[in-house]
Amino acid sequence: MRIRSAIFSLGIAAACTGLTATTAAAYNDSDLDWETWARWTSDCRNGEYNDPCAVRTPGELDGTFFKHDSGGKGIKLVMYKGSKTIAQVEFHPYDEVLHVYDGVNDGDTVYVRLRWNDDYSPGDDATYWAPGTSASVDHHSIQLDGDDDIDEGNTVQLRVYDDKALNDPITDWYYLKA
Ligand SMILES: [Ca+2]
Ligand SMILES: [Ca+2]
Ligand SMILES: [Ca+2]
Ligand SMILES: [Ca+2]
Repeated sequence: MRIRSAIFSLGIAAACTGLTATTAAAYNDSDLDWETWARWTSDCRNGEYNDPCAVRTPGELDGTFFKHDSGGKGIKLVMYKGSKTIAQVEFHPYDEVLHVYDGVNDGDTVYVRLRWNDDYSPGDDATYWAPGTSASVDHHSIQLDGDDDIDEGNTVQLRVYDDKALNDPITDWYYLKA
């Protein structure tokens, strides 16, 4: 459920030759709304009374509890189409975990692109999404620290797209901290 730029370019080549008979479904941007909750995880109290990092909202697909992590900045993003919650995205600085949810069986989904830097090397870039199964809510959690070497304190840029080819962004970039 992730692509790197090398694989991604193969995807473009396939599309240009017309091999992709099934055109990816697309949302109309004007139909979509979203809310975000960003939290500095230095402030998180791990579930103690009045923990500012326990984020609940009526339209959510899952409750969100950010754990304490010094210097981290996490985000919860819930995306709506009318009364339906079509997607939810969470970046958790503690252990560097990304969660992507698809909340509607509508033949469509969203793609979450992350960019980050390892020390002073060029920025890394990967895209993640939830599988589109018949389940009412699909969930993909990704251990970024293990898989992708996002180091403690690195800036992580997150943006949500409508398409796997990353031509149709829905949101702006969000700037987070691992
Ligand atoms: Ca961290
Ligand atoms: Ca969907
Ligand atoms: Ca589904
Ligand atoms: Ca889409």
